[in-house]
Amino acid sequence: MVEYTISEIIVDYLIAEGVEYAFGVPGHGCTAFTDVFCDRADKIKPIMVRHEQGAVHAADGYYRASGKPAICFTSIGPGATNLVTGLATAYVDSSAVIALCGCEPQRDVESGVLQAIYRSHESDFENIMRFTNKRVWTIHKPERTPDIIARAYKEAVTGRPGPVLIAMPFDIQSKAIDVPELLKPSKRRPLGRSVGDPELVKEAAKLLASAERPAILAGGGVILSGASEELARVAEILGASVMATMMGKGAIPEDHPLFAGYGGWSGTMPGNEVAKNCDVLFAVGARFADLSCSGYEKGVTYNIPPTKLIHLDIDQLEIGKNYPVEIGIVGDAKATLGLLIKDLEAIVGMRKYEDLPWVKRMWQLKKGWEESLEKARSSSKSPPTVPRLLKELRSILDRDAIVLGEAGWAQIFLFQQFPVYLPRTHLSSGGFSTMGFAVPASIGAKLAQPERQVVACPGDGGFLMTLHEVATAVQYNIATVTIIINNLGWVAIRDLQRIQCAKDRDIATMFNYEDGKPYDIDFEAFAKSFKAYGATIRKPEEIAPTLKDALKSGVPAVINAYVDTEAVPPMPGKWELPKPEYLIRKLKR
Ligand SMILES: Cc1ncc(C[n+]2csc(CCOP(=O)(O)OP(=O)(O)O)c2C)c(N)n1
Ligand SMILES: [Mg+2]
Repeated sequence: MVEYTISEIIVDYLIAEGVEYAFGVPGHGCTAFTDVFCDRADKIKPIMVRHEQGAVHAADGYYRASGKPAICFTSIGPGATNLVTGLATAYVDSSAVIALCGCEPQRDVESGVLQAIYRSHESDFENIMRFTNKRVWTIHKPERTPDIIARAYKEAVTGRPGPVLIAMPFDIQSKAIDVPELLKPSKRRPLGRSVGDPELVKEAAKLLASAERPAILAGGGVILSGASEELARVAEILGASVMATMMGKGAIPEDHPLFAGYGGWSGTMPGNEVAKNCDVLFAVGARFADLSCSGYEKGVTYNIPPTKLIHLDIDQLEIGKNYPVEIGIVGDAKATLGLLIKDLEAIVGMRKYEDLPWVKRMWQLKKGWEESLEKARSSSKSPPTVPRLLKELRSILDRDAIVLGEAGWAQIFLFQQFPVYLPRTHLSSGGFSTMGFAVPASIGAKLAQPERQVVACPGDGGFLMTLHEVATAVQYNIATVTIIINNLGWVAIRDLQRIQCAKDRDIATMFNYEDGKPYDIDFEAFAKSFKAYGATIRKPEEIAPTLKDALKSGVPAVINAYVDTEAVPPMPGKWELPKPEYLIRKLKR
């Protein structure tokens, strides 16, 4: 028997799982926990962020870039509640994060100690956090700790990944218990993959083989499962056009001949055309979110039925949720596609896809779409258009560079018009659409992939939500590049107000003084005051040299890139928000 404190048991278990980083903000509610890092400097590194939301996004970015979880830790109370938005972001996007926070001591439950919420329940904190995580635990009995940490890690990484949270009463954190030996992770959770029902897979192969216009939709599950090669192989056997969702971007190289584009409101024209006209659609690890389905309006993006849907997902919840399925298969994408490939090879062999009319038609559509983007991409306007900025960025970055997006027009432009070629190279707060994600997540991504270029592309509004994390990047010299796509306001929302209400009814969305003049922040000066590399782009010809210098600098860089305020990305699908009834009445009059 060896004596370990609760905190040691937790951290040592996570070290045994290969966890290398812990992002957080300490406080009086976790001193016994953070003390553990003092003796384990060679195994796990605590990274001080400047706000707990940044801690979750950093751990989330680390997981998205590597497939390995990291810790985020906080004190009790406001530090812990600051996790909510970050955890919700990770939950909706199925990203594994291990969150650990302090909470009120067991000896003083319900006494209203400093930073406790206690009036309507013994631990209201747990209730706050319950729905933003796969599971939440509070350690009430020290002896349960080895069991809880093993369960928590298993929950985070097994099946559909997601965040988990363990609240550690701060008197319990310091308690020691006798444990026979620290548990071996491999004895506490399943390894390997779950394969979909072979009979259903065979049926799916037959249906796909019979399709005249087969299409595949790659969701984030393909990337989580590491199933890119299998997905491309299925497409090549069949001559199927491949679409992706925002979370699935990178699942197939965008220069693959069978890649069609993206469906939905902010997708691409060829993506929507393929979605609408395919006779059999094979969705893999995708959840049919409203934006990617044009608000489910039939025939705008999808047309199910008559399109027959085969849906493969690791989570049965997603199957049949938004569209009826012809065949629904629960299973891991990589393992199940492996089985499907064998069946397809037996039935179809290998088609010469370049001769198929369906594929040729898709190539034509893509050509037209690319041509339609060219004007904005080659525009010499000052300040530059976002497509021009992204075109230059793409030509400068390596093929395996990681880019990060978050809510706003910049995210849409990045999704729609910035090609990526590898899984885990486009990280975006896709499902929860959280502003403030990109900068802290880029810190995690760079730690996960130190040899790669990592570029965050927040809007100016999003940047202002977590800009303090530039301090974290500078303090640890984590050389990310942040390009602020600066249009002096929350322009995506301004434009939605104009589209959904009326042209003259945008309100509280531009950063203007009371007299209407723009409130223009000098982000270059901000960056320099934070001791980062700072620069400004105002003209197209400044883009390439500035980006190259920033990447070469070898230190965290922040570029204030002014962009055309009026340019809206093309929207080939639909997303209608409800118009106020008094405006509808006015229009009728
Ligand atoms: C945390 C959070 N608050 C509010 C929103 C709603 N929202 C979506 S996009 C947006 C504006 C984004 O502004 P900016 O980052 O400057 O990007 P832009 O659209 O101007 O390119 C807002 C307020 C959100 N998605 N996330
Ligand atoms: Mg903006």
